[in-house]
Amino acid sequence: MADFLLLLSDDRLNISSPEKSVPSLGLMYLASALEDNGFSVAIRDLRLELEARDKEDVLLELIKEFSPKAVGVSILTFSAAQAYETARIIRKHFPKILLIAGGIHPTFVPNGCLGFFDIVVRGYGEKPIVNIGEYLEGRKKLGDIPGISYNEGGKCVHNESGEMTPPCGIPAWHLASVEKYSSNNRFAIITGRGCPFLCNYCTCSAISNKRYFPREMGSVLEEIRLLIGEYGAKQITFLDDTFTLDRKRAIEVCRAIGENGLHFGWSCYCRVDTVDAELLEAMKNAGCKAIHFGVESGNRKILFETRKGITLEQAEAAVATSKAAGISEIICSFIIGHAKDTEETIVDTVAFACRLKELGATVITVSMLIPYPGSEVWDKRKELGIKVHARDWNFTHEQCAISTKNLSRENIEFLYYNFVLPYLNPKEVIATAKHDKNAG
Ligand code: B12
Ligand code: SF4
Repeated sequence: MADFLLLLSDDRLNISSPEKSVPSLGLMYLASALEDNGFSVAIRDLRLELEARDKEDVLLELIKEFSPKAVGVSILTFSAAQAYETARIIRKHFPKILLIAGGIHPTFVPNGCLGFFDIVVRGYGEKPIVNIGEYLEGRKKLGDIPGISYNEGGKCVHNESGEMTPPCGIPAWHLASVEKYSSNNRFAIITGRGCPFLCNYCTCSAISNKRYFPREMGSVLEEIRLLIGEYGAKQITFLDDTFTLDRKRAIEVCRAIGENGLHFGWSCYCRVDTVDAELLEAMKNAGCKAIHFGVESGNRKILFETRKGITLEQAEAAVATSKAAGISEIICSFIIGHAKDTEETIVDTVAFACRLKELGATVITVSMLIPYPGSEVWDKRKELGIKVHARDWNFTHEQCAISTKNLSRENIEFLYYNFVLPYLNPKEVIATAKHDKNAG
């Protein structure tokens, strides 16, 4: 039995397959808040549960096992169509169960989700989910819960946004079925949530309302100790949007790892304008093995248009300095299909990626732009001349979902598969081809 069953949605190709992935920190944080307030919770990752099994059978079994009062589903844009299907199946068999949607997609597409769910939680969910538990016990009214949207009399009601500050506690790792993922020995942790930047393709700052919330150092260290001691973690990804956003704090984290004798390899995401030789050396000494930089375009004008606020020179310096510091994996990511990209600017991107490889980048990743709800390119898509072709969010990152003023959908996809990937990453082309075949 559980008051709440929290599900991580499956997606069309299960591209976030568990062997490459980690348990959902979002759901573990929600579970921790619920448990602290006396509610019982179970977490299931539908990507794991559905492997070669009928979705309806799996959902019926889960509901029978836990008899939850409420089912919450965590949804990204890529998994929205599958999450709607989950809600439809549960509703058909168990109309009395309260269906709750949360995560990045529902936050920015609440009305769409309310076609399938009773309640949408917008933004960080720890406080609203506890309030929803109180509502289920008759202690609270939906109208009094900040940060939610819900159906009432055939209309979508959007309550005011709630206080955004996330709690500082430790996510409920004991509910995550860690053993199911542990073959890859990969764990993830957040030392600070949110991002104040305004990159036009990204939704991270929109969900945190452009704020950054560092976690207490003691809590970060306690979680690392738990992951190493209890689960044998050898590799941890710091999922902070920009680990090095606050330089002083990043150095403190590195120092604390060393002083507390915590031995593990870790990776993190950084902006190229937030690293320098001293910081990178501290990171390397504390066990940093891999660093991801978003570079986004190799063309100055296009890079400027993304509002990322970085320069090509900063990208070169960040890669060269990371190499000099001895970081073993330096991953640089780019996007093609920006609103003003042309064939020529995409050639610039490929040429610049090659330059970064010469300077020490070990992996280059390139994706085709997707205007995610909550991002500026989504809000301003008409003004920017971007057309979104995918319907009902039923698409994968392997297909181009847009056309721009300069490039058709076919153009972008052709350039991606026949020029960009073969030039930069031949292995990835082979992997993608295999994936397509498997998907039938
Ligand atoms: C870890 C991560 C992953 C992991 C796991 C994702 C997961 N589902 O947990 C992996 C590696 C699998 C992954 C894959 C992808 N990811 Co990713 N990922 C992240 C990352 C870096 C951190 C997520 C996280 O743990 N956040 C911290 C937790 C605490 O926050 P949270 O998950 O949002 O949860 C809170 C609230 O949203 C809410 N909430 C969440 N779920 C629910 C459910 C309920 C019921 C309720 C009430 C509340 C609630 O409450 C939580 C606690 O406050 C984010 C960036 C970010 N800042 O969020 C990108 C991000 C989520 N990913 C993104 C993308 C694009 C992808 C990929 C498409 C990349 C790719 N090209 O393959 C795939 C698609 C995966 C899929 N199935 O859809 C985008 C999503 C945009 C969108 N609108 O969907 C993000 C936002 C990055 C970005 N630049 O914009 N990703
Ligand atoms: S791309 Fe990085 S720096 Fe830009 S808004 Fe997103 S998380 Fe912040």
